Amino acid sequence: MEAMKAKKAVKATDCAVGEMLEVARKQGIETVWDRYARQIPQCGFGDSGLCCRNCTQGPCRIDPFGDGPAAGVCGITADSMVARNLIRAIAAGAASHSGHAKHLAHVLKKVAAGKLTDYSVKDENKLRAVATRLGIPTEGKSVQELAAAVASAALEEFSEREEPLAWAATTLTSSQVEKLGGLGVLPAGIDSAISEILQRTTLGVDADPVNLLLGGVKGAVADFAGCHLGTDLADILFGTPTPVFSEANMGVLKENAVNIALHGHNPVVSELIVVAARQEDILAQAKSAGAEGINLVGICCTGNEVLMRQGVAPLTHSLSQEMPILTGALDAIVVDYQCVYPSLANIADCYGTKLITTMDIAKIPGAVHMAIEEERGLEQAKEIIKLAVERFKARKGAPTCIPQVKQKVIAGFSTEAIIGALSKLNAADPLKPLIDNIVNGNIQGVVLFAGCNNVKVPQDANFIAIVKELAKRDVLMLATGCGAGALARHGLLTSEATMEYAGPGLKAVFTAIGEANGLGGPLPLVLHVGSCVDNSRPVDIAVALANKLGVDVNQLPVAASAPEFKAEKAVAIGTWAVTLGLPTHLGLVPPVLGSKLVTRVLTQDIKDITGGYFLVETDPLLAAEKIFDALQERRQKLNIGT
Ligand code: MSK
Repeated sequence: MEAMKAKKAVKATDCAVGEMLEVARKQGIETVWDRYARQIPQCGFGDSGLCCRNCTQGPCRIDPFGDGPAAGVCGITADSMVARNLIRAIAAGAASHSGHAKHLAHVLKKVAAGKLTDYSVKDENKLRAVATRLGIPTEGKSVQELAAAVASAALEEFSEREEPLAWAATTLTSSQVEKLGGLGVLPAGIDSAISEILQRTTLGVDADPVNLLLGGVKGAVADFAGCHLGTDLADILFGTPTPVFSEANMGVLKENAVNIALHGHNPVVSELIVVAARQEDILAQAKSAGAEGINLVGICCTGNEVLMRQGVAPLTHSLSQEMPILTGALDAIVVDYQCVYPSLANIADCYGTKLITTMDIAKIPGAVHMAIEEERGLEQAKEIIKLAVERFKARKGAPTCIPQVKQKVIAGFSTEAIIGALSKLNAADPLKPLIDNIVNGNIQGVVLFAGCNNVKVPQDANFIAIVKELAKRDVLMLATGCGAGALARHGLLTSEATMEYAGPGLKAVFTAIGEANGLGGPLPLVLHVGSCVDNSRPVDIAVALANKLGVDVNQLPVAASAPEFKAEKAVAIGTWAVTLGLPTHLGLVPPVLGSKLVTRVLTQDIKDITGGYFLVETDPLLAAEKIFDALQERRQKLNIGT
């Protein structure tokens, strides 16, 4: 009990966040943790999935203990209510990821038509590889022609096609595609799968909980396709990431520079701000204002995108996004969409930081809104930087309070970069060294860390504890999103962390790869593979491994973990991870306990269908144990040693 109380008292394990919380306390600034405290106790019906607001006869609540109502006004049961609520979250997550991808597809289409001067195809090889995978003939085709064909194939994914989604059918193993088709969960369109969930969860449509969950699986497959599309198109437009060195945490702010944070998810705006910030005329403006330069930094997944491709330092992530404003040194926060707290506006107002929204679907009262038109994107990026320079002028000479906390980071491990690194050990067969080391036990398995920070968990604590525990046990780890950010801010994306925490097998393998690639040390303890949509990258590797070994993904010693998830997008990702056959750990209890049936399907029954399942464990050390056991179970079934 004492340990539990102590755990509850800790808000964040990141000492930079701790310093800023003290500033917030002294200055009376309300933060996400204060607002959470005011919500306690939170609604138990909502927490267990037993609250329905899908029609105006409600809100209806079902008593999970059997002492009150056993059904909603329309007669909906607890099982169906929980299932409906869950799959609506999947639909929302899929809409977010795929909306991001659709935006990129429109940009690529305009690039192909020669309508944009500020964007271009940066990675022709990726464009040709994606076209080939989609079955688009590439021979003799110009970049413009191929870009047009890929953009049009991408946009076709959103409505209802004659055939299953190309970004699922061409990226998964043939047996996965067959299985999903057999279950009737291979969608014909991303938007149609999302709208189908909305339809079937309205009053009086689907009342069968298992059927509803299958609808959710279909939505999750649509989400996977949307994520993969987002990754492919971002690589084509902005370049496929390669390993890059940077730094992370609030110590990257510079008192005498114009500090601009890039926040949200989509690199469409932030990439142009990077271009603008490096141009002589803009640098001259900053210098004439008395600044030593322009310092771009990242928050959340836009931060991950510009870290991976441009080396922009990640400042902080998700839960602690309000904190950097309290340093007094942040001149502007430029946001696109998703995971941006509306509370930023009030805090930015207190400190004079410019909060600039750039998307018409994502405005925040109190922010400066500058809707970005790609046709004049660079010009607008420069206008945004000018606003930040003005704010710098106003604060110049005023005291700042920048925590002197930062860590080295190695990021940029796209699928292509990982295969490239392995090819230095075996050019003819790059997957062989990985397979050999999994078989000989140097690597016990592979775990992908994804998802957010959640105010209900001391920030980063679960990520750190699980990673350190699995590292000791020779598990190869990858990370995306705010999870990757958590590990970056704690120094776990470094060669030094490998030397300190990796078990002997993992250390030997990472040292050999690091040396062969001239990294100056082993690979970092955890490989940063990108933003939320980039969870598709590890699937590509798993699919390639499965195809090479002639097994399916659900037989590989591969698992996923979202130890501090919060967003609906994470629910969608977790569901497709299970659908694609991965044991998937959740570090918080999802709102499904109101239905024994739904809970059982998600944690047990689905294993017989897809091979994947949810593993819920809130204690990080026990979670590490259970994830490791799941890897061992698969090793034993494949008859490889431990
Ligand atoms: S930003 S979805 S809080 S990972 Fe991708 Fe972080 Fe989760 Fe947003």
